[in-house]
Parts: sequence; C-alpha cells; structure tokens
Amino acid sequence: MSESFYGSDFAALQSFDPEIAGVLLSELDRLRGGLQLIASENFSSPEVLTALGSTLSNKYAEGYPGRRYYGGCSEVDKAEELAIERCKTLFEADHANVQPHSGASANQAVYGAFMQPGDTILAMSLPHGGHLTHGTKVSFSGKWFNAVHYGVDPETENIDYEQVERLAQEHRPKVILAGGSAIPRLIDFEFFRRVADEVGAVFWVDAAHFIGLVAGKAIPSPVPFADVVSFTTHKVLRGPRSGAIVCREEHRVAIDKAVFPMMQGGPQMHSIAAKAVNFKECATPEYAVYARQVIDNARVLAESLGERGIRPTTGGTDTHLSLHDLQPVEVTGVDAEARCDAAGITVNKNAIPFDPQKPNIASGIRVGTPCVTTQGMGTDEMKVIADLIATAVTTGDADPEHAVSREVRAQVSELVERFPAYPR
Ligand code: DSN
Repeated sequence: MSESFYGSDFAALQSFDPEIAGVLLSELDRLRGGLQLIASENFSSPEVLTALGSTLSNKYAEGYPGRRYYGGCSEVDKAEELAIERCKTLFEADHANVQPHSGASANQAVYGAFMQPGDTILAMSLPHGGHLTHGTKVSFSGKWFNAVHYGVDPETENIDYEQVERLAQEHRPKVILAGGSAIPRLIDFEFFRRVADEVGAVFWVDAAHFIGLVAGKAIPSPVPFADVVSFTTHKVLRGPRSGAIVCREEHRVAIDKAVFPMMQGGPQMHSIAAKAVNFKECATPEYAVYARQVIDNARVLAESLGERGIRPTTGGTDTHLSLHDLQPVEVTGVDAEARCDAAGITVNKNAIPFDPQKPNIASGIRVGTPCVTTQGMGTDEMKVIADLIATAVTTGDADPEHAVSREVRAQVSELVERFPAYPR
C-alpha cells in the first residue's frame, strides 16, 4: 500500500492557479464568517473531503462491483462495496444503490424504474413544499409524466391527507410520492403505504431533506413502509454532494438498471468513497446525538422567531427546518433574504403555502439548523440567532453598510468566533 496520500496539495494549486485557490479560500472565509441557515446545507468532515479530493476521481467504472465495463476496478470495487453495505446497514434496507450523482439523478432513476412516459404520479405540489423533480412543468418529471399534486390543509398547513386519499382513488397513479424540500413536520408513512396499497401504486419517499435525521434515529424511518427511498447525502446527513437510493429486494434489478445504464454513465468513485466514509460517520453515537440536537435547535429557533412575529407555518417543526411567514411583519421573502445576507446570515426566501407572491419574491423564509449544529451550537444560541434574524429582517437593510447590518454582523462574528465552522 502507498505510504503517502496524493491529492489535496493546496500549495501546488495556489502556485499554479491563484484565482481558483483564492475562491476556495474566500468561500471558506464566507462559511466561517457568517451563519449558514440554508436547511439543505451542512459542513462535511475533513475525512469526507479527503475522499472527495482523491485519485478515485480518475477512474471509469461503468457497471457495478464485480461487473464493470472497464479493467482496473479492483480498488474502486472495494469502495463501492463498503458504501453499499454501510448504507444498507444504516437504513436497515434490503438493497442500496450508491451511484446517483445527486438527488435529481436519483429521482430520475426512480421514474425510470417504475414509470413509462405518460404514466401518472401523485406528489406534493412544489408551492406547498414539494420539489422541482416531483412533477413540476419546468422539469422532465412534469413534461414526461402526468403529475397530479396534493397540498397542505389551509388550517393546519400540514399535508392534507384526505386530499391524498381522494386524489389517489380518483387518478389511480402508478406511483405515490411523499417528501419535499419545505415540509417541517413528520410525514405519516404508514398512511401513504395504506393508500398506495389501496390503489395498487408504488410508494416512493424522497427523503433527501430528513434522511440524516433517520440515520441518527431521531425520527421514524420511511424504509419499512416505502418500496423505494431516494435521498441526497449532503444535507443533514453531512456527506458529499451526491445521492443514493434504497429499496426493497423485489425492486433491486429495476433500480440498478435505471441508475446505470438508463440514466447515468460512469459513477463518480471519489464521491462513492466519500459516501462510504459518511455512512460510517452516521453510524456513530456522536452522530445520533447530533441528529437529535439538530431537531431541538430547529424547534427553539422556530419558536423564538415566532415570538418575534416571524410566524412558523404549521406552528413549528419536528425536523431540521422551519418555514416562516413574513406577512405579519410586512416584509417579503426576497427582502428578508437580502437583509439577512447583509448582516452575515444566509437564509433562503421560500414560498409559503397559498403564497400571494410570485416564487421569486415569496412571502417566507426557510431556516435550518444542520450547519450551526455541526458548529456545536445549542438551544441558547438558537434564541440569539432568532433575535439577530428578527432584527435584520424587521429593521435592517440590504445595504451591508447600514447601521443595523453592521451591528448584527458584529454579533454574528462574535457568535461564530465561539463556534467556528472548520476550526483552524
Ligand atoms: N435545492 C434543495 C433544497 O434547498 O431544498 C432541494 O433540492
């Protein structure tokens, strides 16, 4: 075995390409210098980043371990076998495919495995918390398939389960999909399973947002109920930017064929190795503590923002994210995002259910706690962060030189000094 690792030679990069080296450094400064509250982001470990920056990036390995279309795959086979076994164990799944390049690629493969063009899918609507790949008109999923959408109940702002059942009976979809990118509450997987069985549909869960909480055993798993579960590996899970699929044994061949050769070519072996590292991290007791803390933090952040007039939809959260209605404070999502940005706080504007604004303006923001929890912050810090957000949103400005932006930014700096991202 080689005695030294080859890769991650930052001095060489700085010497050859100071422009890109400068971007890498200034992005690290940005991460360290502000509060990152995008619910779908996290800080991967140095171990995951090391696997990503390795020579495994060079290898073509179309096919699966032991069944490749290229020679020289003995070592990358080991990485993929480890990733598959660790993923199956972590999620107690019959089968895992760790080759999807991203969440969208994983989702494409699920469509490929179970649906023909023109078939019907029943999924959560994007403006109510779903996802682009869940049948929106601008995505392949809405162009090639007949998407019928359920939404949330106007009173509870939670999934309208009665509507799900009614639409399933009416449209007899081939696939029923649960999951999305702005759903703060737990999803009743048992209910979806029952409805899918009633109408003979495949039950698919897109668990990209919350799979990390499942890995840490902090919330119930969809795996015992769903035929197939797709997810990304870089959100709460804290792995590399990538995707994966787990499924029941009866769907193994269909899923594997849909990922390769139907949707993808050569797998990214450096990323697969990084996923293996990540799945090992997620099986530790420390990660379980982290996952529970992510939720505790999200609850307190949502509640504290609510106390400052920034209303959490559904009244709060059970997960890592909350969605906030800014109409009570008469600020739009786009303005809130810009004001927070000027104050060193990164959030994203987000449509709220029944939003009167266009999506690029939006009446809400979405906030999440994966990053700040990785930094070691707890519920006391969430109360401070809620105050900082509320001050920036309600009295701040998009101008970084505005007095409020400067004042909030100074407090953000003080906080992140105490809880550094990527400590030096
Ligand atoms: N774009 C991701 C998110 O922010 O939720 C989902 O794909």
